[in-house]
Amino acid sequence: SKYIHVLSRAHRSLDESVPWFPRKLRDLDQFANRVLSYGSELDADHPGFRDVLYRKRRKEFADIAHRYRHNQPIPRVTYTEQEIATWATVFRELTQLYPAHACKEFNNVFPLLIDNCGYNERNIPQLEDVSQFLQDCSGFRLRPVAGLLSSRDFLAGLAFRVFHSTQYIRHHSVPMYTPEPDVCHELLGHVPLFADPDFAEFSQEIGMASLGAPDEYVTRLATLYWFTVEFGLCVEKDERKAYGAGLLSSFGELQYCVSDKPSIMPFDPFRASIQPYPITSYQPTYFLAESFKDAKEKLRQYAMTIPRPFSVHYNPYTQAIEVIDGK
Ligand code: NLE
Ligand code: FE2
Repeated sequence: SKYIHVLSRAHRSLDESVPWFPRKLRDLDQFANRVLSYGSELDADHPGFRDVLYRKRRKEFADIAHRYRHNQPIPRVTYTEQEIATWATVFRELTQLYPAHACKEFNNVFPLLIDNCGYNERNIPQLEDVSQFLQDCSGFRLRPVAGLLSSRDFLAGLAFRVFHSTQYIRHHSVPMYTPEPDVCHELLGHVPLFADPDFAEFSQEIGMASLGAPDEYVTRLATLYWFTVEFGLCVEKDERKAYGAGLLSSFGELQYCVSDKPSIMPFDPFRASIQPYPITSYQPTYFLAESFKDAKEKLRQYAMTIPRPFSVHYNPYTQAIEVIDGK
């Protein structure tokens, strides 16, 4: 059934049930069967919609992810020349912008990815190698995903320090910006920061706050995720730097976000969690954090306002969420 009782028998109220959530790392296997869209099913306005080869390729990637189970190595992929050429364009353009516009945590990790994970213009790194590297740095790991997950499922992965990652690449006609995640977005945008301990903790806390939370709060946490992990800016010596993955993987938006065009607000989770946003164009508004530590503190205060009759704790030894009655 959709609901499980996580409260002890002693708990007073009978009708207090909460939405299902994974309790063990291997419970994430259950997400594989409920992606909202699958591989080759592209919308009519997708740049790859009319490209039969591209759709066939997307189906291959979706099948890999669909078959994937916990603890298996992520299957290696041989990318085509055309795919590598797309990666090369994105990689070349972005690496020129990072020194000036990416946050320092990002720039600290990037050389390690070049040395350890095969990041370079001529090679699309393998998810398995990157996942092993992240596990060494912060305990984060990657899991291939066949399509879009619900916000609830996607955020639940973060509670276990699991990041659901695509493995296909954007269509070769749109290297500068794509609305949907692809391997450029995951590897160049997300991965470097998941290696940073403070950022990893921040991400896990968003995930833990979402477990068993009411639907409207999951929506707000997904919005918070959007304005931080995806499109967050932070201050460094009075300068605006990008730490959001959607900025760090789009050479169009990375230049735009540090220009005077967008409007900038100080990061406040109560405000950011209700801010509407477009998903297929550059963001009109960004939130500026003082640091990951500060953002984490503010997020904790926000999380405490989420109505939930229990709290959760992640036990890394058993890779399980422990549910504690009461706040
Ligand atoms: N717009 C980003 C890019 O072009 O890499 C992807 C954002 C995914 C949420
Ligand atoms: Fe993303």
